Amino acid sequence: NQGNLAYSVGVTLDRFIKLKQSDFPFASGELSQILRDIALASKIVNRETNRAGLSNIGGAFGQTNVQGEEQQKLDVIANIRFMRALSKGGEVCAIVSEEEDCVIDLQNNSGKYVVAIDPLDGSSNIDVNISIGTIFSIYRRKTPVGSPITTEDVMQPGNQQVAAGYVLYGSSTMLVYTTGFGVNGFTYEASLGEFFLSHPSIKAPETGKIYSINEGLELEWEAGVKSFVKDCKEKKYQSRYIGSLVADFHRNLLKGGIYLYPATFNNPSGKLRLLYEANALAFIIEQAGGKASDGENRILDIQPESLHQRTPLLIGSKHMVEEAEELFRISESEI
Ligand code: P6P
Repeated sequence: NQGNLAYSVGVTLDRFIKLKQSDFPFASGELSQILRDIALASKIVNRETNRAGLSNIGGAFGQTNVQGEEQQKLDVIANIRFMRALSKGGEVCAIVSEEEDCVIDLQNNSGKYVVAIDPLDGSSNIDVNISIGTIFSIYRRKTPVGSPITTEDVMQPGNQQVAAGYVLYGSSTMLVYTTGFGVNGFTYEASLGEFFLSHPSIKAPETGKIYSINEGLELEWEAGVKSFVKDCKEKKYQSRYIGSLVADFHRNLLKGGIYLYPATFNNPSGKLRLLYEANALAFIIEQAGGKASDGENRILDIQPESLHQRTPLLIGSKHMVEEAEELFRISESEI
């Protein structure tokens, strides 16, 4: 089938997008254009990330973002690059970015799509050369093209995504995305400036032996989390926590495992953001046969109330997420 053909001839991302465009008779190339725009920006961010140490653009930029976190120069550069690429591509009318306090209205009266993006997640890892990532979601706008952007356009539940993906700037740079027809991974060949299909039809193992959680917060965990992590230790699972969401997610997607960033007493809604972190990864993991919840509810069904709202996140192999949810339920019932 097309997947095998693509794999056998070392197909580029561009060629794959064209091959798969028939999945979207109604999108007539607009969605493909957005994916190309994102891939282009990621190539530029990849180059700048790789040079960060050399051209001394690492380290703080002296400003803070809406999260109150010190903004790394690469954060700012990545945000500018993705905004510029999406704006020039002409298909997007509004952007929600981790780096922007409010919605960016591109004043594009023909743009049918909205993008939610974390341009460079895990940026505190840049200075110590740990993998970082870009996370993005693509929605169709709800209100008529050309009319003013409304919250109805930008605060859509994750189940409305038409595409989602991430770029992992790691030992190699990969782009992994879904348009609702499975998950495919592309590895960047910098000497050619191309992404090549390297992981066709990614499937998340139904279970695994890896759990990812920041154990430093153990004293703040609720009983259900404590009980699940204790269960993992009794089963001699491996603890793997990089502290960079995209890197932890990607390893668990390929090898099987679960990533948890639960609610804690200090952060009752967890730390991760719904619109531009959890939703995209939830779409991908479900397309790969896995699961994503806030411990109780399916991430993709959560109706956003604010742009930067946080959500607890359990994501990864289906059976592991279900085990965790079950232990959360039992602990809840024992209170
Ligand atoms: P903690 C990075 O800041 C991030 O948003 C994710 O990439 C990462 O998984 C998480 O926060 C790490 O948070 O509290 O464990 O340092």
